[in-house]
Amino acid sequence: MKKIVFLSLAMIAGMMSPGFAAEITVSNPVAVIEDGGKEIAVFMTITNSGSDPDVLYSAKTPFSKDIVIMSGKMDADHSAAAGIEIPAAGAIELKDGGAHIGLEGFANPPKSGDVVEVVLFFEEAGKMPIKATVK
Ligand SMILES: [Cu+2]
Repeated sequence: MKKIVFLSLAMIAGMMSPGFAAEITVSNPVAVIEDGGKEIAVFMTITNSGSDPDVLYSAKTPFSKDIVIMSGKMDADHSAAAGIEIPAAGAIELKDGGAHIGLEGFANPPKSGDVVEVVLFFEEAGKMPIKATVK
């Protein structure tokens, strides 16, 4: 019995050891109301301190009906991106005029001070929950 417990712990330790070569951190998340309240754009800096690139490929939120990773600035033809690559030992800034996470379809009109919870999904680093306060 003791041996089985030991093996289980070893397996857990193995899963938690640095198997991921991408190490993602998200900083300065902020949410901005756009398009007269029809969209919230979430901006942030995503840093990869690992030795392999990673890809932000999806996002989920309970705050709105739809959430999309958008590749370009807010204009008529800004469109959904398949994903955003975060280079190894590099960083990507989602910022005004560039890529952002777009939320649409709100139960109530968003307002300043609302806290938007988003879960980001990375190919290597897995899922990462963040919170952004609406400016
Ligand atoms: Cu957008």
